[in-house]
Amino acid sequence: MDTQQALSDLGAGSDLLTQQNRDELDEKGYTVLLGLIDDQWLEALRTQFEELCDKEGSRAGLEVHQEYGARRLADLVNKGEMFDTVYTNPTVLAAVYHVIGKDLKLGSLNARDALPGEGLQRLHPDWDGVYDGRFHVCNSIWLLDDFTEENGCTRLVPGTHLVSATNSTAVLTDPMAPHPQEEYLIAPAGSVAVFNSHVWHGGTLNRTTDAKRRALHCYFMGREHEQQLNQRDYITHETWMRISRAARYILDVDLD
Ligand SMILES: O=C(O)CCC(=O)C(=O)O
Repeated sequence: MDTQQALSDLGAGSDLLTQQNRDELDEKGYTVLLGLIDDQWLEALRTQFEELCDKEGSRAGLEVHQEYGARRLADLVNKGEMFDTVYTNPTVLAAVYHVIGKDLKLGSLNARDALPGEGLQRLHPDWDGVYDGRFHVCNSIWLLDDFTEENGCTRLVPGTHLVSATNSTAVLTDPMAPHPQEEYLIAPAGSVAVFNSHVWHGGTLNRTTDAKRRALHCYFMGREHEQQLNQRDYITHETWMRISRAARYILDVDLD
C-alpha cells in the first residue's frame, strides 16, 4: 500500500475538488466544503462528543492536549465508529493531498469546544519550520455547530502559508490581537474547512453566554513526520479489525 493506492481505494480523486477549492487552497490557504456531514452523521458526532466529555471528565483531551476554557477530546480514532469516515473522507483527503502533495498520514483526530467567555487563542501555524517550498501539514475543521462571528469560530490569516522567510508568528507584536487581514470561518454546521496549517490561525473568543461551537480537528501531515498522537501506540484491536487496509495506511498502523 502507498498513498496513491490508499487514496484510490478510498475514492479520493482530485476530481472531487472544484477549481475554486484548488485556487483557495493555493492562494488563501483554506477552502470550505459545505454540507459534507449529513444530518444523521452530524447528530451521531454531536451525541458522541457529549457522551465522551461526560465519560472522560477531567481526563478528556489528555492524550494530546488540555486547554483552559475549552472542552477537548483526543484519540477519536479509537472512540467510535462514526469517526472512521472522518479521516477517510474522500473529498477532504483529496484537498489534503492537494496541499501536501506527497505521502501523507493522519497526525491526530481531536475535538474542541470553546466555552462561553473563553476560547481566544494566539495566532499560530501548526508547522514551526522555515518555509522550504513545501507544505508539511494540513488540518481540517469539522463544524458540529454553526460557526458564527460570536461563538468562537476559527480565524485565519489568508496567504500566510506563503510568507517566504519563515512562517513564524514571532513577527507579530501580539499574536492574541486581531490581525488586520484575518478572516473568520463562518459556516453552517455540517461544513468542513480544509486548511493548509502553515497558515496562521487560532480560535476566537466565544462571546455568547450559552452557544456551543463544537468541532473536530482532523490533522494530516507528510508521512515522514512524527504524528501528534502516535497511532501505533493507541490503536485498539477493535478499531484495527473494523477499518479497511486503506484506513490503516492513513493511520500508519498497517503491517505491510
Ligand atoms: O478550534 C479552533 O478554532 C482552532 C484550534 C486550534 O488552532 C488549536 O487548538 O491549535
